[in-house]
Amino acid sequence: MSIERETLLEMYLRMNQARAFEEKVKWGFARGMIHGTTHLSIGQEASGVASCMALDEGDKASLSHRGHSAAIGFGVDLKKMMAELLGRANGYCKGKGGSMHIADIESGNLGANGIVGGGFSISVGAALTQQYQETGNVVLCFAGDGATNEGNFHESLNLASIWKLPVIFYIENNLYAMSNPLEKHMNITDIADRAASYGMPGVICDGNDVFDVYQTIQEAAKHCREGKGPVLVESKTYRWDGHSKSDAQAYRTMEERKEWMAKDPILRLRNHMIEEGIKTAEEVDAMDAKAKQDIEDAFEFAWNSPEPDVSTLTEDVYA
Ligand SMILES: Cc1ncc(C[n+]2csc(CCOP(=O)(O)OP(=O)(O)O)c2C)c(N)n1
Repeated sequence: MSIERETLLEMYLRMNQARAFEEKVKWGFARGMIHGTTHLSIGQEASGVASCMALDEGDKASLSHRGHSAAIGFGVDLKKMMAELLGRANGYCKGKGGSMHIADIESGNLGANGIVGGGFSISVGAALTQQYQETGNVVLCFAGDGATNEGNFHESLNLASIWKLPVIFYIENNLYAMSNPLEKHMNITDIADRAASYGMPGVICDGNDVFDVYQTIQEAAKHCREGKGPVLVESKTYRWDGHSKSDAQAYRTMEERKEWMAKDPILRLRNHMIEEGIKTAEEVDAMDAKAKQDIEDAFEFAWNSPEPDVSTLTEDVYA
């Protein structure tokens, strides 16, 4: 599989922006500049960025609680996203949602979601709209391995399958649901096997390899666009950090973490670009520096942005 040069370069930039974004978020949390909680996807950048970049104009995506890389892959405005995390009025949800509510319906970003598995039924509804309106667009539905044990997962796959809806159920299997390793919460190794129960294709991709992720999603989208119904894609990947910002990670070993860090998706793409002569090492360094600067600019913009006015406290929120 080859990816068009410009797309590949943009992908590399966005993966670096995603990494720098989350490093900055960690930094901001440690200093009490960011409140609430956050779930970092450091190590999962290829899975989030390349999958979204494989979509076409007009396609939709619903993101999970660990959605920063996917949002950046989908092409969010970095400043508005950082402003949302810092609780500022010019953030995506006017500063009232934070990390788990980066949504921009007009662009097709149906939103990150703090409800584990909540995106399944939202995606099925959005896919039904695409089918009914004959838009030719597909919906990419992000969720984690743990989320596939929820009733909503099974009902959504069943309905999407019998109605042949254009939805890709994209499961980022990072081996853990909070502190719970996969082998303790399901008796199968491959989540893709679950697709058979609903009569849809179940495909596995290497979530740390942009080429495999990109190709798998493009093929799944083609299947959907041909009216053949949904596809379940399992992306095998790993998060380097804890589940959320407070996690001692007593449930896994340093060896395991190191093993996965050696499969760094950004480093893999960097090495590929240099080996293939797409860019020189110096040029790639300059791209890395640009990504970091983009995030510094986003943070500065957010930090200097106003907080929502107290009079708007009950606007745009539901209870
Ligand atoms: C309905 C619901 N149940 C429980 C939680 C608490 N919770 C937040 S993240 C999480 C684990 C999710 O694991 P997984 O789906 O594998 O995604 P990952 O965090 O590994 O990306 C849980 C149980 C929640 N937010 N929503």
